[in-house]
Amino acid sequence: MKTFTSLAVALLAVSPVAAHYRFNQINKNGIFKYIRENTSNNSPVTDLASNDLRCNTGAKGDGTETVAVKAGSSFTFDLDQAVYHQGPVAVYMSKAPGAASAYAGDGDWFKIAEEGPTFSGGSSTWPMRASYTYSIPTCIANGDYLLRIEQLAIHNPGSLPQFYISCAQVTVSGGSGGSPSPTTKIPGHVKATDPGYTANIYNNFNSYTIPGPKKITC
Ligand SMILES: *[C@@H]1O[C@H](CO)[C@@H](O)[C@H](O)[C@H]1NC(C)=O
Ligand SMILES: [Cu+2]
Repeated sequence: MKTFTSLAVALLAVSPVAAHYRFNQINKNGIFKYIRENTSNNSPVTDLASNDLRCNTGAKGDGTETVAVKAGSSFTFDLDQAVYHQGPVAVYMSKAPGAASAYAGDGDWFKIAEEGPTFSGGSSTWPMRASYTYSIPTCIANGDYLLRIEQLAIHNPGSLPQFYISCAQVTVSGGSGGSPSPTTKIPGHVKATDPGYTANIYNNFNSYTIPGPKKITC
């Protein structure tokens, strides 16, 4: 039986870690203003079956504002500090049935951007930055969405990969409509057997497949 005390002790034992990077801002528009705030301090999500994989631990829509974005325009996610664990970055969107602030992210998600390593002369370089800029697709319907960025830290082969995630709440205008595909649910978009999840980046590492569905094309 797992007692409350043993859980509390386990939590205490893992709490004094170095501060981790967080995607805390979109378009330099205010820290956690349009981004749902985590309550996990420095801990990444590692459970592939957890709903926390959607927008991070404790992330809530109420209290988070929603920002207007135009289809085809660029947006930037900023972090409190540059990413320092190697791994891929992917950006997903999911349409809210109503207001983004009321949406749990339990509908369909599609991938709009991704960045993996580049290989050169037998070594790999990962996109580790303090800021990531991509574009809102043109071929989507207008309305409210969760705009989710994920950095999957795979720097420790053999231990669980770590998801660093944030969701912005956005209202898209100027979209041409359409049903982007392929779609996925989150959790469920990454499997424990995915080569991009199990990869050992230090051993014979010369190609890489970013986990999740293929990016939509438009
Ligand atoms: C979210 O994570 C950041 C970075 O670790 C931390 O500074 C902040 O306090 C967390 N937010 C909440 C509400 O706990
Ligand atoms: Cu770390």
